[in-house]
Amino acid sequence: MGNKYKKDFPVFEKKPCVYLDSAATAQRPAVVIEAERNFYEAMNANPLRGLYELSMSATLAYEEARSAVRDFIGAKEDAEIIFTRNTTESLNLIAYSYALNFCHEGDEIVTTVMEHHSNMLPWQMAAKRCGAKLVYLEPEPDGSFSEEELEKKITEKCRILAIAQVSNVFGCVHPIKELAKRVHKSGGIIVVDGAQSAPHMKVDVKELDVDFFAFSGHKLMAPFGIGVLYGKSELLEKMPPFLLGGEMIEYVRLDGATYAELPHKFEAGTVNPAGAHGLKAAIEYLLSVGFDEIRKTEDNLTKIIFDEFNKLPYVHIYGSEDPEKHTGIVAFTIDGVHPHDIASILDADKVDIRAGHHCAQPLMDYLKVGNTARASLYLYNDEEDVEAFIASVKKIRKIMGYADYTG
Ligand code: C6P
Repeated sequence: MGNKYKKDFPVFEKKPCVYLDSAATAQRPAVVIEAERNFYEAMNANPLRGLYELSMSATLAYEEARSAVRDFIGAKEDAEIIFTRNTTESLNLIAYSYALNFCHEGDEIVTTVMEHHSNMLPWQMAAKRCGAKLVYLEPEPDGSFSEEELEKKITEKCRILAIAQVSNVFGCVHPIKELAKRVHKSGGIIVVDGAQSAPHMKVDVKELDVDFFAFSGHKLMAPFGIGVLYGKSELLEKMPPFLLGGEMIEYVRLDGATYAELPHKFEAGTVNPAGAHGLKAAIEYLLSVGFDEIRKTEDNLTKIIFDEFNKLPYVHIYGSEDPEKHTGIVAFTIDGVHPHDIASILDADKVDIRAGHHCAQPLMDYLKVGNTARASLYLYNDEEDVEAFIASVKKIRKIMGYADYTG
């Protein structure tokens, strides 16, 4: 059965492939490509500066995109939405601007061994520089954290809990609302890496009561180079700027400067209005499909993969045994075959997956695997895609010279 959204994505016509690497970056629908093109054709000027019509349309497009993001994640006001380049920059902004100024010796910064490097290295740096202790939560095999582990590691010393809502390896969803409650009780804050959640599930930052939430446009079908940092305004207000330069100032003298109000205090230099305009189009497209439909597609296809992989004794899936707890992400290994060989063999069949450490080396160490293969789904995938993927996986052991071929 085909997928009715696939035709919205020009890449599948121009470069036919089975694309199963959406956790790395999503494909873009024509409406997003058109929106970015339209920006350059009809609105292109440096925004927030010019007093002429073209610049004002660029400013308008940029600020309208901010409002669209505000609504998309349920923020209180536009001032709480900072445009960045990506999740990585958003998380670094918090580490440099919040942690280095509000964490001290005796405090603890808590994160997990399963974080993407982008949600680990900034905290390693911050802890080292401010003298706080870095504490790592260790997951159960399904990616969840036991009550005992949470109780032991999130104490009254915890100033920051930094955690992904969805793991880019296990695909498991962490209970962010409960974790926020837990950390707030002791006066800490929660920083949520939403890179893998915002494209796949409804996020309401007010409802979750998170202090910061970061995500990348490119994983939810927007152009590369546009990302988002949501922060509660009372926190953003008291933080110093992360980058200094043009357009983030109020007044500059030779001996110092005062800074612009939120959100511009955190958006130094020329911003990315074309990317923001494309992000707005991506959000509109995504919402026109709807999260229920996205989850249904991903869960159905993940189940097909699980059912088939469970019949192959040499294939091992990481994370929960329940396909509905994977957010469309299936990390796996095949006995005796390096994940890079898996990816290369699949590539010969035009099946695109990722293989490697997935920028989560400490998790690979924790699992005692150097690398894994990973298939990740999105709203444009269909049964034909997963059937081609499974057929290709079934050939691998034979190609690698093993006798126990069961395909
Ligand atoms: N993960 C993957 O294939 P950037 O690169 O800044 O847009 O996103 C970083 C990032 C942060 N957190 C999580 C949970 C992520 O999955 C990613 C990006 C991609 O898994 C590329 S390494």
